[in-house]
Amino acid sequence: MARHLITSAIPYINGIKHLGNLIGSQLPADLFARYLRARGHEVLFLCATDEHGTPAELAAAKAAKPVAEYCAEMHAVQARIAEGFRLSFDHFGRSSSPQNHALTQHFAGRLADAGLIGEVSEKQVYSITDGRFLPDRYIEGTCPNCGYDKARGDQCENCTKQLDPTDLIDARSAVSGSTDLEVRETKHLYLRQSELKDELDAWIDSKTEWPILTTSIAKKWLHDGDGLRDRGITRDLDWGIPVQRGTQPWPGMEGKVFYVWFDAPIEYIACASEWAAANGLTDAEWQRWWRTDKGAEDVRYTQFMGKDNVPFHTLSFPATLIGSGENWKMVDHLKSFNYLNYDGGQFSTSQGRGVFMDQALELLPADYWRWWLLSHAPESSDSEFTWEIFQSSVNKDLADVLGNFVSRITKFCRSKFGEEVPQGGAYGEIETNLIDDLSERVDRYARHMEKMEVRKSAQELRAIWACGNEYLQTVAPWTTFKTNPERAAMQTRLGLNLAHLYAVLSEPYLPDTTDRVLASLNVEKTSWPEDIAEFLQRLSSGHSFQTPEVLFAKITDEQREDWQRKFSGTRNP
Ligand code: B3M
Ligand code: ZN
Repeated sequence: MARHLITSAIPYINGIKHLGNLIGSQLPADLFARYLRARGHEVLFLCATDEHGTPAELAAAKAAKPVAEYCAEMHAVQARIAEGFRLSFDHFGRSSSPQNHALTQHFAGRLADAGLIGEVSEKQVYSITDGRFLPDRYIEGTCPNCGYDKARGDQCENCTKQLDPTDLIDARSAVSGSTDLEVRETKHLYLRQSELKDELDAWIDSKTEWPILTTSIAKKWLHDGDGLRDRGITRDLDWGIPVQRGTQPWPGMEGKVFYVWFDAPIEYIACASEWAAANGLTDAEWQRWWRTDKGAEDVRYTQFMGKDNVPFHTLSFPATLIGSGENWKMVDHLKSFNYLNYDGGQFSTSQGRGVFMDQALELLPADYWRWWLLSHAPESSDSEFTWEIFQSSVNKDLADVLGNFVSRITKFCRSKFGEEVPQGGAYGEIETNLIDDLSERVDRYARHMEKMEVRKSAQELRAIWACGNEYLQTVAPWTTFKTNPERAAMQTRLGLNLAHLYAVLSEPYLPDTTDRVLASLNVEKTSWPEDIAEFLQRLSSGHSFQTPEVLFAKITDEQREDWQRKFSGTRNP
């Protein structure tokens, strides 16, 4: 048994996430966490909301709420939706927590002590009316390229041209609309990550198991991108973690906060500390997950994220950890995802395009979504959600294969033997062959899971379910019953045991369905089936059960058309 630390990229606080965000990190991380727990490993699975930076300030302003209040509310909303999807975080933290404040300031202090922080003077737009510096996206004006009058200081949304705030015609503050702007000097802290280039290079080289996608992105940024350019880690904003050198003030940095991408990954660590605090545990308890000098040397740490987050996790955050000179646990395996597209375009939070997590749960139970998203995870390339594909895979895989099998076998048993497992004779040759086949398949399923091959393991699981239907089709207990009830009883007993096996194996994908099937079969949650032949003897003669209600209702054409219409436009956030 090993100890597994698992983190999912932490979602921004500025609104409810869409299904593309969900499959890009949180859901596959949950699959992996559930699988490892089922195998008896000790798991700490952490996620949090990413609460700082301009997007949080803008969203709060739009909601006409103080930003702290907005973040607290949105955290509660996201936590409730995560529960709805059965994301089994051990803790769902907040990057604005006191723990993250202290740790972020701690890291900055250590980096400064190591000579890895420099001060740089920059010119930035200052709004006299607002009494503050304006980040690029807080400045609006007319695009010099296309004439669009709501272009932002970093980019024109209309023609996508990258801009500098000074390019804008008639520039104004997005906060107040004021045009009383000037360019002023401001001082910022820079992380000298270029000094750590060789160490980072060697560290990345040691990660021989990383997928090529991850390593190549990291190496590209390290060598020919500007990813390892020294990076500003402070901002002139109100909302964020105040710049301090450890617990000491930082002369010249008064009123400034750390940059959101500096403190967000540190929340992975702070979240463990929040978890300990929330559960009445000591500091030693969370440090044994994060400090290699305090028990974490045998921890295996896996991170999940979308591909756009890879550079921050392979370079900037490791630079923070290495640069501190302390013994922090570094990531072992990094699983990254491509994008899920929506019906011929992109999911978009800002445009409200696609299906959002809260809406999805209003349409169907979590397991429908979990299954579809995971079995179509954008692993080797981008993948696409369409209502047709969704309807057809849910109906085929869940209703026709798994649901139908459980329903057929329990109903047949009830009609011929009552709601009790019948005995019959010993399993025969067909059954032994099936057991051999299943043993190989379950091994393969487990191997895919260990390697976080999300789609391949879903395919194998589906094939395992399908074996049950094929078996019933082949041996046809309803026919056997007429001439040999004893034999039909044996076949039925095996079928009921298969339903039990499927419930246990499916848990990482379909946790609610597992609970329902286990409850119908009157069995407690059991450990992973190591020996399939033995496992398929567990429900023995006389064991009572209740025939479950329909596990998965089919999605009708009317429903599909209705949803298609409903989600064809954009949502007003
Ligand atoms: N919040 C971006 C995202 O949700 C960012 C991830 C932070 S991970 C430390 O994709
Ligand atoms: Zn433009």
